[in-house]
Amino acid sequence: MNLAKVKLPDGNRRTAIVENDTLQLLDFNQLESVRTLADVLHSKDPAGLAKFLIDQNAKPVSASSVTFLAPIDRQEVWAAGVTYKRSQIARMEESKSGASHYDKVYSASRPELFFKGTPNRVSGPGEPVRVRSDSRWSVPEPEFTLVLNPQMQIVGYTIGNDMSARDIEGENPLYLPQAKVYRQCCALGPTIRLATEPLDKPGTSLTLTITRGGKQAFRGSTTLAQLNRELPDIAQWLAKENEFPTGAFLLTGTGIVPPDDFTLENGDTVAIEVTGIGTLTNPVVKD
Ligand code: DO4
Ligand code: MG
Repeated sequence: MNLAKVKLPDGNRRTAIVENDTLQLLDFNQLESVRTLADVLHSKDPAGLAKFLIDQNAKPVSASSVTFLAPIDRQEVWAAGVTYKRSQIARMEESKSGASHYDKVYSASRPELFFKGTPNRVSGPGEPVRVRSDSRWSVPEPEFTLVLNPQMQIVGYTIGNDMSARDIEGENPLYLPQAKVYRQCCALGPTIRLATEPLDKPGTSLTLTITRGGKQAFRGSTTLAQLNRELPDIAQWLAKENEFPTGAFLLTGTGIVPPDDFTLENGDTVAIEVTGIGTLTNPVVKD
């Protein structure tokens, strides 16, 4: 089952079950304890609760008539890095002084984990993602993203874009927070797929398409089978000695990196398609 937050043509914001191109709206007036999508996700049985909350007075709505919103409420957003060989190689090339750190973390038992943002820094589908004005070399990072409840159990999956300034990170790894965390540095959506069934890792593909002036400027693909770590293991490392009373999103690293001569430009469009979740599309802005 996939869940989403949407804005209806009349301006109302609702949570819905998404099935193919049809949405069934949920009615949160039925239970006092449920006010947000996160309340559903953090319940004992998100799929059962969502079915129970279907608004019997609302007709199914077509996906093309609504605006999908970022599926986040008050969760923190974190990210893992250097979890695919492609990212390890790209990082070692971009950082002359820091290359050995990326090499070591790729195979170390402790993963690289970093804070990516707060909900106000997250864009939903169709909203802009930003390239820093002080970056000459920036890329999108298409990442399979875990939705974690306050107990740090994986309750769902979505798509994340970990916008990254490669030149700032490459100059000195200590600049990582500036390369990664700024306004509109992350996009999430369009749906959350509940983690009710085992994941087919080779069958879960991620495809990044960057369009410039109506033409394809870059396209690359990978699958979850290329991820060098187990998803529950990454989540458990984040949970160690930490508390997430409002839950968390955890981006699990990029396996797709455009060639070194590619940088995003103002006006580009980034589309990330992931099997079973949908396509997260965002225009790029740079002041
Ligand atoms: O080490 C820096 C960040 C790595 C990252 O964001 C990734 O591999 O996706
Ligand atoms: Mg990343």
